[in-house]
Amino acid sequence: MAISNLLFKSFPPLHEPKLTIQTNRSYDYHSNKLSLWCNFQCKNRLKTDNSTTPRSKQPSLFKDQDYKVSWQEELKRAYPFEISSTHKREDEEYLQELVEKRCVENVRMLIVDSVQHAKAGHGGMALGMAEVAYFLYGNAMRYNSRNPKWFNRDRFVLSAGHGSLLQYVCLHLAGFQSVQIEDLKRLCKLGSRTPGHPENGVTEGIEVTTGPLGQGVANAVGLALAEAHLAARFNKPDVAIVDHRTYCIMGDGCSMEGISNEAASLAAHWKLHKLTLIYDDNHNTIDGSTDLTLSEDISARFEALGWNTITVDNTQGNIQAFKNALISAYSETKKPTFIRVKTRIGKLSKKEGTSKAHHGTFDEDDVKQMKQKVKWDDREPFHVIPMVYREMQAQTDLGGRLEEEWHSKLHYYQSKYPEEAAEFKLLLADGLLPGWESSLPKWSMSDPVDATRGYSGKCLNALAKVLPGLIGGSADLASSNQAYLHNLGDFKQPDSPWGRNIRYGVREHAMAGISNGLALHGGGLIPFAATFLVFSDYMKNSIRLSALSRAGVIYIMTHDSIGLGEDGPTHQPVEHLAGLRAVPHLLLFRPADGNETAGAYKVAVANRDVPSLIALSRQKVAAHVEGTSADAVEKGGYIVSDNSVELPEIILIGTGSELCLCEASANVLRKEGRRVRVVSLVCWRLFDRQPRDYKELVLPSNVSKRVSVEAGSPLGWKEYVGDEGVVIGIDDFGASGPYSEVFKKYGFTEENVTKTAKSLLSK
Ligand SMILES: Cc1ncc(C[n+]2csc(CCOP(=O)(O)OP(=O)(O)O)c2C)c(N)n1
Ligand SMILES: [Mg+2]
Repeated sequence: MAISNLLFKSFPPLHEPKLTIQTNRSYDYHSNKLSLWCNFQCKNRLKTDNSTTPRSKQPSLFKDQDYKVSWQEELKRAYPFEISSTHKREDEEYLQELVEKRCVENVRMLIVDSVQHAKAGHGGMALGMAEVAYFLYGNAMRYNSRNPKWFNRDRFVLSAGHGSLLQYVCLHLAGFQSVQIEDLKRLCKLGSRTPGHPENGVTEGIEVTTGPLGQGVANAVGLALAEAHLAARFNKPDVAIVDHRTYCIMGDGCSMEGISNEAASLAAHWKLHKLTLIYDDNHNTIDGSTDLTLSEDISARFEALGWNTITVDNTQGNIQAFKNALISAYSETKKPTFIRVKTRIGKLSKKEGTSKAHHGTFDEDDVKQMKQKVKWDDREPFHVIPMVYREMQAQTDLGGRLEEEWHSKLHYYQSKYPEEAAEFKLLLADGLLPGWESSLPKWSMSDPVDATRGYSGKCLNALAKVLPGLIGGSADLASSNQAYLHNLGDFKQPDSPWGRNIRYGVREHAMAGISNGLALHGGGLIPFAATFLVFSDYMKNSIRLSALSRAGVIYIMTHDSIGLGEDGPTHQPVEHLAGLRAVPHLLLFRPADGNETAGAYKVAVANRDVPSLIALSRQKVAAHVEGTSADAVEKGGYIVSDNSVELPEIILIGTGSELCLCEASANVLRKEGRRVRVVSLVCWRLFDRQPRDYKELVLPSNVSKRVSVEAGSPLGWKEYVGDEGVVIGIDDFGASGPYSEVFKKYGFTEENVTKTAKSLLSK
């Protein structure tokens, strides 16, 4: 079916996913690769299905005799006692255990060398969690370092982002081109591919940007949600094309942050059983032992939230317990899994087990002793035992084969389910069906008035019909925000995981963090997240991260000023527009009517690597203010009306619900013979980016009499009205009362705008 035929088609679930999940697992000691695989099974499985291919049935690397001998020599040097007898030297299972141990020591040495070289970085957590990260990259996770963006890869999030070095070392050993030894040497240096905290825009292999603690947990929930949703929409009883797991490492700090609890609560509620959260319980944060600040049982908390919880007492002596925990996670079919691993921060160092190990370099003596402890003392910094690369890259080879398998599945899928395949491919491209913009509604002056939140609801629903990736929800204000996709169901497991409305409950912060995960999953989802503008404060760090990590989330923020009326100052945003406009890259729109709202959506949807925030009114405004234009919104600012032949005497600049006050005032002034221009400054950032000539055309520098009208903080407006201009804004918290009275109290009336303009004109 041609893609164009999909236009205006609604996208109900393409099939009723009645799947049972079977988990198969085994541990192949010969290759020492965990053989784990989950596959979808259905009563009517077809013979063509190859989704059950085990994740590893790898030939043992020891079959290569030279390889084995090289390891035996290395192990003799490192553990002469353990490997003294011929019998032990030949026991491949035993050898493999020692190989793993040695690989982890190599990881630790690279961490120490990098911190020492950079004179910066966070070595503590990285040293403590070396076994876990090595095992995840070396055995458990499915990825292809030669194609880091392979769609069906497992996703990994380091919520404890300060431990970035641990991830960089693993990426390097696993063969990701983005992290070479030279990059490790440039840790935290300006312009390096190894910045202080992981950034998805900088280093391939990093899925999301983390650092503000707790955010990564919400991102991981978003990634797992994306997988569960897409799997339900596209997988068929005979073939699964969306089938990956999501792993996340968090620390004590993440566990303390509220966002992780909000997100964890949702993960359990949504039954995201392919999500595994690994808690680095090292009992320390920066200021000292967690005894200072923490007395709850974190595992019990996660259990109460509905997680499968497992405690691993000692990963450092024996990784087997961690492997068993992963096996338990894979066999869980309803709950996400929380694995608490007890580790020692700063393992090997004199500072081990104390908060002093959190960050910073080690003194020379400490480095010497660490190297002696692991028989590394005569090796050059940044040494990698060649066989360590081979061990790690066996996982990438496996990933490469899995990717090939996935492509053949996709091929089969395409031939059997062409319609769904077209939709899936569209999503993987970017989710934008050619001509999608034309679905946006248009309004005329005779259309009934509504709040801009109402126009927004209509835009959103029109877009949902042509954008298969549009998905999202509100933090318990769906009807108030008018952010609900009608007839497209609620995401719910197991009933309706294909549903495209997400019920976040009253969890704004997690909503935004989860939306970042949805946006960065790579599955073509276009997430929207809605609440009252005043609560953007609760989400602020996630919004900032949307911008930093290029997550094209659309924030729908209604009740955008004191114009919301009765709820009063606690609910009336004042400083929010100014604060959010200051977030780099974020596109903040404050549309004045239906058409500008449609224009804002057009830009927001088209820009998939930039977040947008659409501020919308609760109070009614005209459906079409004469002179506004959906298309002009992409310029950020434009002339709405002007009665002057050449230059106006005065310019009235408005946004959102106050644009009509400017228009009304302009009409009064024009009747009195004044030459007045009205400008809509619907998106400052886009206007600022216009060529100088265009800006000069809209706001000519020799028209110095200017009035801005916006029911928000005056901060920033001087740039547009100039020294002689007047800003009508609000520098207080607002007041409870009917909207028209509140507006009047603060001077947002046509009369006050006219009075202000006249006084300026008389100067
Ligand atoms: C939201 C947030 N607050 C504060 C910080 C600063 N910070 C970075 S690491 C850290 C301590 C975290 O402790 P933990 O997660 O236990 O990490 P560990 O010290 O064990 O490596 C703090 C407070 C931050 N990155 N994010
Ligand atoms: Mg800690």
